[in-house]
Amino acid sequence: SMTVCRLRLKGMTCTSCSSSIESALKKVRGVKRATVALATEEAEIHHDPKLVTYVQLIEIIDDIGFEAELIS
Ligand code: 9UX
Repeated sequence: SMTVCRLRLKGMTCTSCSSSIESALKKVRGVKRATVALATEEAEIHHDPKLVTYVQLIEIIDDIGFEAELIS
């Protein structure tokens, strides 16, 4: 099964920031779709929660230098 999580992202200042987060997320096993919007500071991630949890997604983003928190 798939679920969708929306995250608030802090620390992005240019489109390379949003692109690098988006490509990092897309490489994660269990992530089906990931979009990152610089203007709204939001990510929308379709993922299988049995393979990767939103907490792990937040940790992955943290590891590449950005702060993330769950919106919904
Ligand atoms: Mo743009 Mo983001 O020069 O870490 S890549 S600020």
